[in-house]
Amino acid sequence: MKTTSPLTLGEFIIDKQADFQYTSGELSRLLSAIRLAAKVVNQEVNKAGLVDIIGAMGNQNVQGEEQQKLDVFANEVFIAALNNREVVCGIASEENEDFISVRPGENSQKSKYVVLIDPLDGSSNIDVNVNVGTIFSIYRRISPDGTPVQLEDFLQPGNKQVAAGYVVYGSSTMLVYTTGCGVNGFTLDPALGVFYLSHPDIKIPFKGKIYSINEGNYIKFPQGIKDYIKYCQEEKEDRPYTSRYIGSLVADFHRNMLKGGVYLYPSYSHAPKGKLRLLYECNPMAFLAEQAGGKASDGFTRIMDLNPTELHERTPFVCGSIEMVEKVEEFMENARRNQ
Ligand code: AHM
Ligand code: MG
Repeated sequence: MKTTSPLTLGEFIIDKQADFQYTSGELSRLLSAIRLAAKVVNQEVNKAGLVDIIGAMGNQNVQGEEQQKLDVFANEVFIAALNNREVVCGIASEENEDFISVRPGENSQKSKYVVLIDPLDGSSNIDVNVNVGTIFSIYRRISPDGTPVQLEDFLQPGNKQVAAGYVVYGSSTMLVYTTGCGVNGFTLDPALGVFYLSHPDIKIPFKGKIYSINEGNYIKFPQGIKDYIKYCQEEKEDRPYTSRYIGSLVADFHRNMLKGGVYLYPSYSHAPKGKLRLLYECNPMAFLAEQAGGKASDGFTRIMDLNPTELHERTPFVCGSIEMVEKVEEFMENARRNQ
């Protein structure tokens, strides 16, 4: 029988504060704001299936307005949580064309952090009751404290991230994050509204048997990716591998991290940089993957070494178990040589 009660996310953040290089408590407050927003979004995501029923009962909002789209709602919740608590000096979101500059209140400390966020990734999956997620990435600003944030504060390579994480809203809701000292996962107890440490020090298996890619795009993929898919399907040694693709990055990544596997969103003929966004989708996942002992690449180069030039830029993305990511890179390199 267990005698100790599990650690909550709030306790864990405070415990870990001392390990962190800059111990002003600011990063802890920032992570707490994200934790709070995640709970609010979780509440709403889990009601999504009831929207029509509640609407039919006449319970829509007083102005009779149409139900707000959940990705817009999630965006507003995260921005409000970060803004109102004055824990960041700037926010960039998938939902907003430009970054937001947060002005500190008169008596509050000037924050040195910027957050980049995809508030509700995979939101097209909500209507069919499939997992969605929030992804976030945190940097220290590089422009001087106390001045308005600049684009350059957001356009930093992933290797400069101080923290990153995701929330997966699903059969159970989890928050998984890293501050560069490993990866820890917390599961929400919906009755109490508390995240408990459920997955301490997560490690991605060195090698896995799952590959995750939208194979519907097969004929448009680069030759190296086509060759890798054929390799996965070959009957040899421990292959064929299993194909699993939810179409929700957070959920596909989460499963592969726990079980071992590789997630691929490559370039294709009419999208030379693929689909996923470098700054708030790929970099945070790459940081988590590396911290869990895995790897993330664009097929040739480490994701976290790419130098961004635009807020919403895209990159091909291969991420997961080291052995599998390196195999993809090998196929990409061979195809390039044989071109
Ligand atoms: P979104 O930010 O518009 O939700 O798109 C990102 C999502 C990822 O979660 C997912 O892995 C990918 O798009 C799926 O794309 P596709 O349907 O092309 O396979
Ligand atoms: Mg997205």
